[in-house]
Amino acid sequence: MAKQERVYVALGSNMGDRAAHLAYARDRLASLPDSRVLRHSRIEETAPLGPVPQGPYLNQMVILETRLEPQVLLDHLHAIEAERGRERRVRWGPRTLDLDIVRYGDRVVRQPELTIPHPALPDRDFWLRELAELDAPPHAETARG
Ligand code: A4P
Ligand code: MG
Repeated sequence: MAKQERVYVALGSNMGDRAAHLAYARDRLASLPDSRVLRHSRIEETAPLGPVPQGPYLNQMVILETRLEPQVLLDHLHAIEAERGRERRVRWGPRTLDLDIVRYGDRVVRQPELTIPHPALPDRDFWLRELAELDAPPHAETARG
C-alpha cells in the first residue's frame, strides 16, 4: 500500500445550496478508504475568476491524510462531484461542486489528466490564504509577541 501523504484538497461551489455542497464534500472526504480529514480552513466567499460570467463562489480547503494514489483519489473526487449533480458543460463555468488536488505531499505529477501541484495555485489568493491558515500552528491567532 502507498505511503501516507498529506493532500490539500480545494472545494468550490457557485450553484445551488453552496454550503450544503461543501458540507457534503467534507463528509465524503472523511469517509474515503485509507483516509482521514486532518483540518479544514474557514469557508470564504470569493468573486468568480476566469472568463465566464457567473455567481460568487464559496471556497474552502481541507488537509486529507491518505494512502490513496493521486489518480485513485482523483477518481473519487470526480465521483463525489457527480453525486452533487456536477455537469461538465463549460470549462471554468458554474458548478455545484468542484474538487481539486492542490498539493499531494511533495509529489510532482505531470499527466494529461492530472497536474500536481495544481497549476493555478500561485494565481489564487484565496488558495494561498487557505494554505497559510491550514499550515499555521493551532491557536496561532491568540499568540502574542
Ligand atoms: N485535473 C488536472 N489536474 C488536476 C488537479 N490537480 N486536481 C484535470 C483536479 N483535477 C485536475 O477539471 C478538468 C480536468 O482537470 C479534470 O477532469 C482533471 O482530470 P474540471 O473540474 O472538469 O473542469 P474545470 O474545473 O472547469 O476546469 P479547471 O481547469 O479544473 O478549472 P478550475 O481551476 O477548477 O477553475 N472562481 C472562484 N472564485 N473560485 C473557484 O473555485 N473555480 C473555477 C474553475 C473558475 N473560477 C473560480 C473557481
Ligand atoms: Mg476542477
